[in-house]
Amino acid sequence: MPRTCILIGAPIDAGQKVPGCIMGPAAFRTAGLARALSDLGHDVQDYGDMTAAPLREVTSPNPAVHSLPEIVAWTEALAQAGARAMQAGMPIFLGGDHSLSLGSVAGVAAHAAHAGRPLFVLWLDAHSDFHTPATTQTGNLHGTPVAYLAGRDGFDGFPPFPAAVPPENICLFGIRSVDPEEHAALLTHEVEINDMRVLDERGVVAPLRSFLERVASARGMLHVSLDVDFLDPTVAPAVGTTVPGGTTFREAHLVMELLHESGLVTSLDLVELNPFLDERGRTARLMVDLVASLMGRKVFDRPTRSFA
Ligand code: B3U
Ligand code: MN
Ligand code: MN
Repeated sequence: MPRTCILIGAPIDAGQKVPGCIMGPAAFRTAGLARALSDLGHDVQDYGDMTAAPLREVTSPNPAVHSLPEIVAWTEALAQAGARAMQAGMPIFLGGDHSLSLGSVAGVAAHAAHAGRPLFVLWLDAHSDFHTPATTQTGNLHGTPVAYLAGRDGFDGFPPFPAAVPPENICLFGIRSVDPEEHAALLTHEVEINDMRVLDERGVVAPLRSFLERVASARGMLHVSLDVDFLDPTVAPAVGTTVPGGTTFREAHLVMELLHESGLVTSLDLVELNPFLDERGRTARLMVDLVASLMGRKVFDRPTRSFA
């Protein structure tokens, strides 16, 4: 089914300390994202790159936290842009580091609440991103978006999250780096955790299908947040926080193909691409190819399983 894909560039890199993510939106465009989508029959509208809202003075009780006013300003702007884009089609947010999702998911959640539909979130990442600004040791706010969308406390200065996503509607997939504070908090929240231990044993198909079946039976909307470090660094080197032992090229495509077959995905983040660390554009191109699989590119077109 042809979709209206809305590209929203968010050159945000203050959520961590390695310079380069600011070039992410340009790299996705250079790698041919719009063309890949239009070749699949989708309508593509590129809204260009956003800027943050005006900076306000906000401070954190945690002295490690840096760039708080910038991230709050991006969150405000992205939440607005995201909610508006949801009315026009399927937003694809081009990061930028993962602090982008503080705003993108806030916008998507506001839209879902307005539409009276439950929101589910699939987090494809090496990290659980379940810190709050109060618990982060690095002070990097790209490690906090899952806590924000789950409605955890500790986000003083941020806009209140519009409609917290119930923890059981959140699925962390591919994680292999969890800090002690995140671990403790995850033990008291019913987030679905498919860490690499689970994926090694069960593969990607069964755990993903069971989550997608839950989304379908709840008639939910599904936001997918794809962090480059979900992939193994040998296939996707262009990321500031590489963690060995990630998903393979083929597993990642299979995840995308299953998502396509489900017909459930309503919004997407592409985050943490650092083109400065790439090797002749290979990570950017892989990310574009993964989006193509998510949006319907197939090796061979055979009848598909339905989740309706
Ligand atoms: N949990 C660590 C590391 C990290 C989180 N997200 C990324 N890295 N990309 C932190 O800084 O909070
Ligand atoms: Mn992340
Ligand atoms: Mn990560």
